Amino acid sequence: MNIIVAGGDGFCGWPTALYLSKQGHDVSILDNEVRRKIDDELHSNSVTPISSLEERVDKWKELTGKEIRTYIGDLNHYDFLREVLKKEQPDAFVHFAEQRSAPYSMIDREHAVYTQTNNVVGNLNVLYGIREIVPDCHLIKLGTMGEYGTPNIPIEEGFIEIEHKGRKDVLPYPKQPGSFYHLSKVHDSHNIMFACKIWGIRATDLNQGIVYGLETDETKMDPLLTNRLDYDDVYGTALNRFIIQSTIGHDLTVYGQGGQTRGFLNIKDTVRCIEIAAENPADKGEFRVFNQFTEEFSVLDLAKLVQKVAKEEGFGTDIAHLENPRVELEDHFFQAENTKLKDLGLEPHLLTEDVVRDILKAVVDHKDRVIKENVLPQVSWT
Ligand code: NAD
Ligand code: USQ
Repeated sequence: MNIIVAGGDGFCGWPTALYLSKQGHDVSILDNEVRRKIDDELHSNSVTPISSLEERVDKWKELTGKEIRTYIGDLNHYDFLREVLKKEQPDAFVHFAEQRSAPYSMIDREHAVYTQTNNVVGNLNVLYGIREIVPDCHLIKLGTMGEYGTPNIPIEEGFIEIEHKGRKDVLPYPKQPGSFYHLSKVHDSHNIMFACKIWGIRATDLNQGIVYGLETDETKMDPLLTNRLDYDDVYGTALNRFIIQSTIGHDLTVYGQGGQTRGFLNIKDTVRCIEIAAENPADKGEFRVFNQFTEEFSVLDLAKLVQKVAKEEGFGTDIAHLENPRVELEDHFFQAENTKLKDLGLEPHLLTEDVVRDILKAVVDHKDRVIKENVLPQVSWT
């Protein structure tokens, strides 16, 4: 298949582009490299040193003989997007290319507006581009489990059957997102569902949980292929952040009680989920939702797991309960369905102590790159 990976220079997109290329797909990357510029804005960095996109794809070609074409540009520039779609005529468009940090979206008005404009308008352009240039192309869109929030009932995969005043219907599952970023994903989902209905577009919305890890078999092939790994308070996510904190002797930064429970998955499963979605496309006009995570953990349980493994590796670390900078429940019910991807063949890489140990060993050589001022939370929701 011809597959465009938009956001293919990012944490999830880069290993996905390599994996799809290795599987024999004809892959191109579209990215405006804004994530690298945001590192400069935040005076931050990836804990792993990352090479330029050009160096990355050149090395991949040298090692495998496979070409990944690159298009540097912004989804918000519709003329650019049209040209890429015309040239590539993709069978699938994998859309990772959004501003994905909840804290970044909560910094101030400008960052909230940027996040929602970048994400919602970019996605709308993708929908129009598919309609205009490649109406049969399958949109594989990264959504987030956080679209659902933490309701006091089990979370279904996109839709729920409701009986009301003696009548029944299957309706979109209620959304209660917890940041302007997570809200942008809800707006995207609505726009995609509507476009599928009116134009007959085929789309899969992947409500992904929090991704941990950094390496896949492909990114490990050469240091120039190394994936980025965020640890700062704005882009670093739970688990990856805790592991990196443990290597520099920092207390593990649990916000509040740490009862916040979320869906998680290994980056190795992210790349496989995209392959599964691509190889089993949605029907014409179908808006499909898969919950893309493999296990549920509370933040405190993850901190305890990291503390144990880190201690065994010679890194003693404490767990701190910091005042929570976010507005969210710290003690709540959480139980979400995740059967659809498994039914299509996903075999999860589950989180074990050895998996934590492997991630720790992969980052420990780079721990001197951590900018310590960027570890504690600085963005408040209120
Ligand atoms: P990332 O920030 O590392 O990568 C996103 C990439 O998209 C970057 O390379 C950036 O330069 C590019 N980009 C952003 N806006 C663009 C635009 N307008 N035009 C072109 N390129 C643009 O993020 P990630 O962690 O790889 O996440 C990828 C996607 O997966 C996001 O949509 C995110 O919401 C979703 N997701 C991520 C996680 C996670 O834990 N990382 C979990 C659930 C969902
Ligand atoms: N948390 C801590 N300590 C930390 C960091 C986070 O206790 O040092 C807590 C947060 O308060 C929150 C939970 O851990 O309750 C998750 O926070 P996170 O920063 O790991 O993840 P989140 O902000 O939800 O966002 C990340 C990605 C986003 C993706 C989302 C999936 O950045 O792109 O959409 O995970 S989900 O959470 O399922 O919506």
